[in-house]
Amino acid sequence: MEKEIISWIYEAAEKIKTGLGSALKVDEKSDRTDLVTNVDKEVQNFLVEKINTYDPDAKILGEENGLDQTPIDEGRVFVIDPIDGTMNFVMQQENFCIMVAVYEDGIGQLGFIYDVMRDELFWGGARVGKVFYNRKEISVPKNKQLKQGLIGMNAALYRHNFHHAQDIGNKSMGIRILGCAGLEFIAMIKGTQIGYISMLSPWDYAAGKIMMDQLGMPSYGADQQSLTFRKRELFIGGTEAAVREIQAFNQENQ
Ligand code: 2AM
Ligand code: CA
Repeated sequence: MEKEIISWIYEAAEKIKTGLGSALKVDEKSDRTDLVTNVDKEVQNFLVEKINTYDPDAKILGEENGLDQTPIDEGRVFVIDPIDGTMNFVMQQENFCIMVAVYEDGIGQLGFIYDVMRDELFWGGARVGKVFYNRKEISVPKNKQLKQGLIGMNAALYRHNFHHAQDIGNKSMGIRILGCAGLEFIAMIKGTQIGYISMLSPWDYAAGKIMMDQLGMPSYGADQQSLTFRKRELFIGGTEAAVREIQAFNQENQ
């Protein structure tokens, strides 16, 4: 299965790069900063077609084209985000990812995050028992505390100190805002960031969570409960030590 998915992702990346070379059709969704392009939609349709041919019984949960309500826990579900970081795609022509995840009855099996312009694929999970950076196996990142590392955040959470995001950031070496959930997950998996706090939809965290699980890095949603895969929700994840500190801080300062 992983071989097929990797080949779809590389093919999708070629479509995205071709799309960058021609005029993008950019539309606003909920507001002027919530964008979708013709390439997001085309690449999602391409991935859907590949999945349907490979496994006609599988269900698909995806950001675009009305696939955003599929339950995670009924049989095999592919979770796809054709372009994660659409704003970066439009404004920077880099710093965006393709993300694919496979869940079976709600249990994460395989996650894939592809940084298209850097040609860096991070993938793995329970089905293969490992996480890879291209062909190289990744080792478990050091279990650093907040004060020992950089932490990724969503700008709105930080600005308003929601869920004590600013206070937590102040305990770290510094915050980073990358504008692409996939890149934040890559940074945690590589060990260059110790955590990530954001408001994410299921396709934003599905692939990254599977790889974090495999590396023993915890993640959870609102009220210190499991992520629901149903809506946009609080996401907190990182090294075991950093996540425990964040949980303790939030409990003490409710
Ligand atoms: P996207 O480009 O696929 O929408 C920072 O903006 C990160 O949050 C990106 O990964 C982006 O993914 C995601 N994001 C932005 N707006 C969002 C929204 N309204 N709901 C969920 N995720 C969002
Ligand atoms: Ca997207």
